[in-house]
Amino acid sequence: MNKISLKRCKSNPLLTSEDIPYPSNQVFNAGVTKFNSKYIMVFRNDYGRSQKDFLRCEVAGLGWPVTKTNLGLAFSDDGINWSVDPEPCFSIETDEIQRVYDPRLTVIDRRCYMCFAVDTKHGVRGGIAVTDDFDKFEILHMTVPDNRNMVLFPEKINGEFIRLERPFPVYGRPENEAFDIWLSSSLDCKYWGKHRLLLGAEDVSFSNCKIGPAAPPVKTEKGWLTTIHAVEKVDREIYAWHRNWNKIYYGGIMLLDLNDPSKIIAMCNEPALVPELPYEKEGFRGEVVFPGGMILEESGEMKIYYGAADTVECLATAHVDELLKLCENYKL
Ligand code: BMA
Repeated sequence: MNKISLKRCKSNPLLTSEDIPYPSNQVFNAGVTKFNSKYIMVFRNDYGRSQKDFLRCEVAGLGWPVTKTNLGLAFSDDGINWSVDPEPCFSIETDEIQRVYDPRLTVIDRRCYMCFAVDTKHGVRGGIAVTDDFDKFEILHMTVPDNRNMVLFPEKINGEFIRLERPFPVYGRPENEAFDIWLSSSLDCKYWGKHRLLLGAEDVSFSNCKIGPAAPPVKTEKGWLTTIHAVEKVDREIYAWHRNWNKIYYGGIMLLDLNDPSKIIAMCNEPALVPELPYEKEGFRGEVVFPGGMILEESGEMKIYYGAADTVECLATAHVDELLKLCENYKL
């Protein structure tokens, strides 16, 4: 495969567990946006088990060590140097809900919406909350299981909120976890409908497994530039803190119609982001890159924030025109 690579930020990783002033083992899969002229990051913070705990449990023949997750908050003036708030900003733990993770941020009409995944005793659900200050969050919606990787478009289209999502139909499409990307609409962000298939896993040439949304879409002159994550299962064991890890996660890009985002205009048929650096290849799960936030600067620079190896948070950049050209090379 002729792999295209985005330019990695020299300060990578931008955020690691060492930067976190409360218990932390892995900091990754963050949502990032610009809000009230600051860069804001809400990151996934996994804690309560280190690489040593995995080894200890494996040697003792125990199962996986218990993981806990909360969402942390960080601010930045330049998108590169981050200050982390002293306390996590969001978590839900009840008898039913085990944890909230993989936040995605989208500013719509000057309010910040956060999509997230929720592990519950009865399956994985997608949640949407809204906040004005990252202190108080109002939960607007929770899907039925199993669904996750939801992202919102940054403006209403024809009067409707639009989201991308990735249900996992384990009976309907069990073959190698062939899970697809769907699109839904809502008038109030609480009640969702008009569910449509956007992209089937079989249509992504660099995936032989599941795909899903990644960072929320960004508006460009040519269409909505949209990242996806795409998984390739391989016949070798990949470096990880646990056994039997054999999935490579790539970042892909596609372009959706501005007025009707259920139409794919073009898609790059090679991954735009491929795990290749040590911090992307080694960690809790090696060879995982997972974009979660994308910011288009006035200069035309696109900042793509991504979790690497499920362990640290990183940044890669490209000019928006290069990304559009990559898409246009492969019109559907
Ligand atoms: C998915 C999610 C992501 C994670 C990825 C790779 O199923 O759990 O949060 O980054 O696996 O481990």
